[in-house]
Amino acid sequence: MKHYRVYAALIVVALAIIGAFLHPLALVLGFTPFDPRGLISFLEGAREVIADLLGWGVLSVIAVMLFYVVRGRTLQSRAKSLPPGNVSAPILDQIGSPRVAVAITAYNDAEATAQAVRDFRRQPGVVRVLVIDNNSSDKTAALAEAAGATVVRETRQGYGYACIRGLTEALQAREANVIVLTEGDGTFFADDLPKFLSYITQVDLVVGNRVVRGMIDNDSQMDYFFTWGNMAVALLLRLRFWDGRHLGPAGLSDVGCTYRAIRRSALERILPDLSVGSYHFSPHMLLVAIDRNLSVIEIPIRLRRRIGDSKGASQSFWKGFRIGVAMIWHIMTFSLKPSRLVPSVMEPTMQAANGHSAMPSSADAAVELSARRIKP
Ligand SMILES: Nc1nc2c(ncn2[C@@H]2O[C@H](COP(=O)(O)OP(=O)(O)O)[C@@H](O)[C@H]2O)c(=O)[nH]1
Ligand SMILES: [Mg+2]
Repeated sequence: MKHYRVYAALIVVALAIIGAFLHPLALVLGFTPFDPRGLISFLEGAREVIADLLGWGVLSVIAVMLFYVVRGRTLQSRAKSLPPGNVSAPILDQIGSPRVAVAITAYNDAEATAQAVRDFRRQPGVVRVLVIDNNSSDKTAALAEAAGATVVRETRQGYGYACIRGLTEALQAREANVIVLTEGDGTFFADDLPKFLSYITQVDLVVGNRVVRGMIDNDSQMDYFFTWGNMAVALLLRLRFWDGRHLGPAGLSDVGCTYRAIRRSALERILPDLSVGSYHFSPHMLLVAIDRNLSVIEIPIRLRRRIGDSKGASQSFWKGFRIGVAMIWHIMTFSLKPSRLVPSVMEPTMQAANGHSAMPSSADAAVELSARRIKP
């Protein structure tokens, strides 16, 4: 049932576009040689119905918003008469000082990947740098190894497969309590890492945001198409997981950013559910994380021009468009298979390997709760 908001939003957009085209269409029909009066009056009638629907829709949204504002204020003034309570911020297991394993996806990006390895190895807290070589035919693997990375070859071709392999391999670095995923294409800044780490002590997953004005180089891949596209798809994702007050549980405005940091305990929980091997892996991981009640935030990061040619969404307009449609379709149809949840939560070896305090985190509790809820 969670899907209905996404469908409703898409229907509203479709109606607005159709409605906007009806009037110019009627004007064009006026120039045709046959008598278009019947058709024109039908089109005008349809336009009026659509305009009425959208108008009443906007009024209804304003009425609902007013209701929530008034209700919130009323509850607040009632709460003031009670003794002060606890702040309801998420209680997470203590992470102490972050020890980071960085997983870098790489596909025929020899120089850029080697540079990324050197940059990340210099960052404080980084204990391991892995490069996931996705069948590169150039010197990606050799240069990455020479730069000090542990190179892993993922034979299943695809950005998502490379990401999943990177996350899986990074978990093998037992000393790491934070896993960072990024690309070896020269777009991201290794020295943005401390920003991620300052938040990972407070939340489960920190995702980079590449649509913040002033942070993104003009010649980066985030042109108008990708900026608007990411913001629009992020809005759908927020509608999918609506919480009213914050327009979705995570204030997301970018869905395609690979650069992200996740706590070991959180990754262990969601890894068995990550299944998308192609380019819509980024929103897929967000969907899984939010569905599993992980706390997710987005932070502004910098982005610069890519080194070498894009092999992904930025390769061409149509490739970007196709990936965008795949992301929207995935957000509309996503539902987590409950069967995958139980092993990921109950797996004793993973729990033992976790290395955290015996105190369960709020996310642990939430997952255990939902595990109980869906118990077969
Ligand atoms: N295109 C593509 N990228 C892959 C693949 N496997 C791993 N990658 C990596 O995934 C990341 C995204 O690709 P990229 O060319 O940067 O796409 P862009 O960010 O849209 O320009 C890069 O780090 C690639 O090296 C694959 O099969 N295809
Ligand atoms: Mg890239």
